[in-house]
Amino acid sequence: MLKQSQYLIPTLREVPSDAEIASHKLLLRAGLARQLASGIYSYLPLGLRVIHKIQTIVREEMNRAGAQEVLLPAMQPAELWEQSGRWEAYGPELVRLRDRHERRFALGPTHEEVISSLVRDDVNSYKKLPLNLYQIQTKFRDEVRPRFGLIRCREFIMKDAYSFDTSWEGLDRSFQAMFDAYTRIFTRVGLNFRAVEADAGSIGGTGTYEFMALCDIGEDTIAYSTEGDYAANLEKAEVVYKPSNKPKQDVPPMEKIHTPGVRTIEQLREALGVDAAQIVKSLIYRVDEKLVMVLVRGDHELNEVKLKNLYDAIDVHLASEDEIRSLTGAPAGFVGPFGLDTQKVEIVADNFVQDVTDGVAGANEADYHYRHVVPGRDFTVSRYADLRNIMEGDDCPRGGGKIAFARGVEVGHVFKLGTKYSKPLGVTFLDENGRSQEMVMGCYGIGISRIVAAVIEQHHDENGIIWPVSIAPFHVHVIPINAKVDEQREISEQIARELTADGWEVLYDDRSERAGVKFKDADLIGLPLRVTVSDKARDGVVEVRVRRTGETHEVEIGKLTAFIRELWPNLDGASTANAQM
Ligand code: 9G3
Repeated sequence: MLKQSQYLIPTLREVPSDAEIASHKLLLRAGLARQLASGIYSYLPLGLRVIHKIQTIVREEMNRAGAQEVLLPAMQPAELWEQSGRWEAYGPELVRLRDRHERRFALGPTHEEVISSLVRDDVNSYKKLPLNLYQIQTKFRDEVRPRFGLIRCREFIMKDAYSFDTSWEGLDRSFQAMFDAYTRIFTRVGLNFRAVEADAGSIGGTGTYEFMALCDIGEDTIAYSTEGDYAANLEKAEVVYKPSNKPKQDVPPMEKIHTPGVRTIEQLREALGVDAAQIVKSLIYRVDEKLVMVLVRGDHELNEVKLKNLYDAIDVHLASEDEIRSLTGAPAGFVGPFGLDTQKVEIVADNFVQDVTDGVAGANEADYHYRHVVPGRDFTVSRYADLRNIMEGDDCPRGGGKIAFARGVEVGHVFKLGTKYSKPLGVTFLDENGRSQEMVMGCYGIGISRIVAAVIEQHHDENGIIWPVSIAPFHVHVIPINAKVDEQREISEQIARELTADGWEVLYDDRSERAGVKFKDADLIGLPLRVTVSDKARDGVVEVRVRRTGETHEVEIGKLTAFIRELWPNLDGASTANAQM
């Protein structure tokens, strides 16, 4: 049992104002961690006990899935990143340094290159595959805006695993094993989570899933079906398009109108008395080197990831004012798909633009728009595609139900890499016919330190943290009301020793603080159970209190251990079950 008077748990009544969200405030107030610099944290004893318990669960499930633990360096030679072509691809987020010989290194934000070079040099027969190697290690990513405590740091603990197979079918099996292990891990740590389809991003490949812990402060939006089990992050969610069966009304010829200073959708609606759905928004983008005009309906949002994937591009960003003016002769807000040189710009449109009737669009002249615009009659596009963000109320792309939104924090990410790294880094094996083949890879990440924050977000009340029993820093808080009363102190120590002997992890609050202070700290630290020793101990009775529900029980001291064993299995309550969103 640990005596709180000797244990470093610097609880706080108040926190720095930059701690905006509950989990950030509680992380600091409960004495779990301290910020050293922006996005860089020290884990104090209580916080580290939680980290260790999460790591133990992750190790158990990774080992059960047949993965082998390694530990890779944080310092990575630049040459490896040049071979994979990523040294230039990343900007200031990649922490770069020079060693004493002026050789260039990166502090590892991830380890595809490192693990690939390790396997390349030491594995070359199909007999050694499949292979899954993982590590739990500090990652470095120089985020432009670290925030929300452990949710977005510049130095954080990640479990990253990499699978190597002889074929795509093999990868599918490795991927499924990891997917199932992740489901068990996030369930065991007490998170309410969903696996959502995600965009493969720059890392490429298909079949990418993010494991999202549901919480309102989450930066990611999840689109899920109110009926089926479809869930995708906003970047990825496909929008199903069915041509509208509305009869084409006959529309008068397109007419240019003077719209001085009217540039936003809102202003256009006011000025022309049209619905946003009648407006054709024309956005001009640089897609790698190309200029592209993208058309979306006024009541929809362009999804830049879908645009990037349409062109399989590396970089996509809005064109500058100058580029817009030189291409169309007009400033942004007055541009449209009319009379443009299709050698200079390609015009693409979201599927729903083809339903616009009696539309409004920029006239490529300052302070002028066209009305009575009809797609196909008054302008043509090189192609229609799914380019908009899905919206709440849209039909679910996979069968029944409507789409609803939830917010989440990404705590896991699983990718099918294929040969994205094995090709440039030459990670090959000799197959049964002695032919050299590239290994087929997958990679799998879990944000260990981020889980701590996500769990606190999902499990707290106004008095403090409510730890799931599986990762609570201790199990039972033993608190004498008045440490000055010998009898209360002796009975508390006896109970602490007995519970410890019975296998519980006990935090004994032996401080000579007032009872109120000790109870406030106990609620803040949030251990699942609290045993209070008062003058009732004289009659052989102590109070057991369940942190999650607040329920209290008067228990005979002789029956305490048995009582706690009885209570234990359902201390987590329903809240950690994977409740419907
Ligand atoms: C970088 C920097 C930041 C990065 C990356 C590279 C994210 C980068 C994606 C991954 C993919 C998977 C293995 C574990 C699971 C995630 N941010 N990613 O590659 F240089 Cl500065 O990390 N890696």
